[in-house]
Amino acid sequence: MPGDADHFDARPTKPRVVVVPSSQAPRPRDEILAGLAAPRPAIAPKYFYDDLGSRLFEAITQLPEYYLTRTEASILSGHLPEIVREAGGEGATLVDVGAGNCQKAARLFSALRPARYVAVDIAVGFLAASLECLQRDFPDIEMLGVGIDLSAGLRLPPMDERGRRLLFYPGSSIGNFAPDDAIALLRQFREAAGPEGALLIGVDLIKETTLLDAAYDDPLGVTAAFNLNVLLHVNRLAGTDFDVRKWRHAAFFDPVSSRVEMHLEARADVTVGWPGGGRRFKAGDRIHTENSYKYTLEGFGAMLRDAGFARSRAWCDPRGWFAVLLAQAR
Ligand code: AVI
Repeated sequence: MPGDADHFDARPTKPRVVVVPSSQAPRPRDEILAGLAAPRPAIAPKYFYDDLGSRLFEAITQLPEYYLTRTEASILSGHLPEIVREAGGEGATLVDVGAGNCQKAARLFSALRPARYVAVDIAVGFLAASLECLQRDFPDIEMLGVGIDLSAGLRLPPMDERGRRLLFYPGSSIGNFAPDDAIALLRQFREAAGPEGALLIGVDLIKETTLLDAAYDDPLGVTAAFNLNVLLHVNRLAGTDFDVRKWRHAAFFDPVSSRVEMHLEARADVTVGWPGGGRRFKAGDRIHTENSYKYTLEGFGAMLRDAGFARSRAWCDPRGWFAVLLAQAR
């Protein structure tokens, strides 16, 4: 039937997903084993995000204790027309850094009406599946997926210009970088945004320790599962023989460094082996898996200025727990 053929032709194609290889990013196996052998053993938080880890993170965002995602969403939805106006209106290229399931950006689509959506994430398989679903809901927006290890820098593939650029970095993911690295990354965002562009970023603010501790150590144990799952991912990537049952989740806010730290703590003496080596851990020894820095509004504003942003505006929730900032490159 002609009608059916028309319908078939109009069906959106799968969004293109490209992987940007980085010459600066160390090979996962080398990076992981160096981290495990270090005097203060550590695993980089980017290794949380295999398929299961990405899903566990989605579950975290639904926890009553994890206020970040919900609070940010309420700020964005409460001020959307104003934010879009400040960001230069409709028709931009929206570059979503650390896109995950792409849902946060999708909530901006109706007001922002981007000409193009570029979703960037390290978990390429999860990103591709998320983009494919989104493209079905928004067939008129051109979509591109970019697989990138952000810890080695933001390098976008060459694209013809489509409106000015709005970089979107929600969820306080900037908090997972140490302040100096965060400023370096913000500088890269400014460069990627171009002179006419802007950055829309979510930042978690300093608050009562009990609230922060609960957000990263929930009674259901979802964050514990998210943290422990990194060991399964590392076993696959680096050939280690971690037994998840021998480790426990530990998370706490350190007011001196203004960060929530996550660790995996050995429940008893344990030896972890890998091809060509291994390490003995005593009961109570820890592997550092993540930092999540918390800022004051003034402190984060100063970081944006250090990164070269000309001016910024901030919106907060009524409790002052979270901030969304729009920073103009020029
Ligand atoms: C992705 N990132 C902003 C989360 C955070 O809050 O630092 C990761 C996370 N770790 C434990 N819970 C959530």
